[in-house]
Amino acid sequence: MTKTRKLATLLATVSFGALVAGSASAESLQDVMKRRGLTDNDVMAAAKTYNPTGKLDEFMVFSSGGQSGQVIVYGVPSMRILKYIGVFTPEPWQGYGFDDESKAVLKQGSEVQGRTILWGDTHHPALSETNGESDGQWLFINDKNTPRIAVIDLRDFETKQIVQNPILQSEHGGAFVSPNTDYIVEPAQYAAPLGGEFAPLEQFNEKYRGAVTFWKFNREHGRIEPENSFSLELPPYSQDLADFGKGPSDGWAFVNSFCTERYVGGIERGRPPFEAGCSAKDSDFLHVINWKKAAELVKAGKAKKINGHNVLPMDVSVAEGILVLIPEPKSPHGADVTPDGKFITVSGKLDSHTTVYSHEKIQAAIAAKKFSGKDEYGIPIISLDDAAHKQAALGLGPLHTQYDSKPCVAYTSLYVDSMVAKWDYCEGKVLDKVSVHYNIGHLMAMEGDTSKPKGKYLIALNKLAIDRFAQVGPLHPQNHQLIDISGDKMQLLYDMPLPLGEPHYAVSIETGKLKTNVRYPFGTDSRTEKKSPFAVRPGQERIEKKPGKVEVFGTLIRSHITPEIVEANEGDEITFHLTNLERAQDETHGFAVSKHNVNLSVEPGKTASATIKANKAGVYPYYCTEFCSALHLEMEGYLLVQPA
Ligand code: CUK
Ligand code: CUA
Repeated sequence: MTKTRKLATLLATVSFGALVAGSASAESLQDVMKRRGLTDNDVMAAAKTYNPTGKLDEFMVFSSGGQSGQVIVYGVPSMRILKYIGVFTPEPWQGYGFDDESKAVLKQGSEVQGRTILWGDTHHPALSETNGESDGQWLFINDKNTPRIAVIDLRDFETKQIVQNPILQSEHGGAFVSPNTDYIVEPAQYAAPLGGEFAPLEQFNEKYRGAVTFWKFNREHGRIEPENSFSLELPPYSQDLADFGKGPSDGWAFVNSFCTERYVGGIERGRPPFEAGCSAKDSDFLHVINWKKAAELVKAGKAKKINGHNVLPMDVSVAEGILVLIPEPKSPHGADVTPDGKFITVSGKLDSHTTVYSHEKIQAAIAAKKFSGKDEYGIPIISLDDAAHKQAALGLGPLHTQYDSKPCVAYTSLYVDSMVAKWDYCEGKVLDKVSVHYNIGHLMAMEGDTSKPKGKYLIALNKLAIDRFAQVGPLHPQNHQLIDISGDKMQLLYDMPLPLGEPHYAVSIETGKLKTNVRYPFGTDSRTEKKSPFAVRPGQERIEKKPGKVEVFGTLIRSHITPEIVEANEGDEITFHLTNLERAQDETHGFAVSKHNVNLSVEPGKTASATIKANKAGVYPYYCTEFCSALHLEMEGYLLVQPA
């Protein structure tokens, strides 16, 4: 035992003795540091992240929940998890997928070709913006596996709408929003015939297609309007991440792609000669799209309909000059527009160079029709030289880029190196690097994808945790690492395990921008945000019976469920409509019926419904599932189902 450790052990024993004796701990900060083996740097990191009770976080993060199909919400700098939001997957605590109102939302997305899909592969959340700045009103998130976009209202953090993509079989690079959130982008991933028809692989070049969908968002109603949305047909490359231009590049969108070799099942469908594989060529293509003009062309009737959805054919896009390609580093991943909208940063997983494209140069080439050629689908190509501002060697496996509040400062994740590079994208030079643990995918700076990044903190979203946390079996949590970026040198502050799925990307916002409700107006159906037709005031509770049907109009308030007895006959369908009459903050009541698949979360003011089939005679207690008062356990009643 070293001298220090002996001392620490002695000190720990002494203070434990003091605690047992009933006095306050006599340990000094130095003592605790010694006992826990903490350095000055560690204590500084702790002081920068620790929130004493009652202190709130400066930023809120919305992270993809990966395969859980949910969203994870946490605070920065404390990294405390605040909420899971059920999106593509039922989430019983919130009653999501268990009450009739949320079942209707989930059903919009889960009923697919007669199958019920109860999970999602969420990748990219996006916060709504006004003039390129996060406004804290809505959150959008995509599902890569079953192409869908969900709309979450940030007044109550509930999922309100899910739209299924009518033409794609697979997607990845959404959701990202235009600077005023009039459109949400969703690019395809793996090429397939648009609209879901079958075509053999021999017809890959002719029938298989990529695409990018622009979903029209109605800000007034807070809903996507599928009928006013449209897509551009694209070549059968694997489209990947996208971003909207802003400022000078507003009106344009940038979508990268990989596997332009069109390698499928051992055969390249592109023009030979290639070596085998998706990375045989030295470059893939950045798609540059004039989406504002595309929207006008759709209005002018230039789109064709696939499954009732507007699709601009490639020949129209080419003829109208709204689609060009630019070579980009091999196997690219992130496409990230700078806060001033002048540049687009693209990194390739298999190229150590990160390329900074100049919007001005791209526009000059388009205006002068200065093209180096066309791809096999007739789309004009601008040479890299005519489009690139800088190329920078940042390290191995560069993926995604985020921006600082300081001009020209960017952060790029280095997957292979397990590092973050801080660099100057105006000059193309590295400023600092920090190791992360391990294999970072996305990274996220505070509002770092908007036109007004806030700096201060960066989060590394690491794919592997390996030895960072106590072992919980072969499936490890992922590791979100908080990094202080306020100084010249980055400082690693905190490791947070994320145990719900693979959180590919996250977005953040100043907490003060959120305008959340503490209660609903009396009798609100939270999913439609309208007054529920089933809401009742105290004293008006009733049970309505029709043949085969029992409808309960009830209320919840400490410490009663009214009515306390519901009688039905075997075979009846029973619907409970329950309104929480509480006005107090945080007085949520739950509602569960024994041996039935029901759990409601009824927050103050909300009306929620549960429909069950009384298929077996018996006595079924129902009760509140939130410990709401000293008489919580007494908040119960009986469903009596008489034999038929
Ligand atoms: S992500 Cu979806 S594969 Cu780099 Cu945007 Cu993880
Ligand atoms: Cu209401 Cu427990």
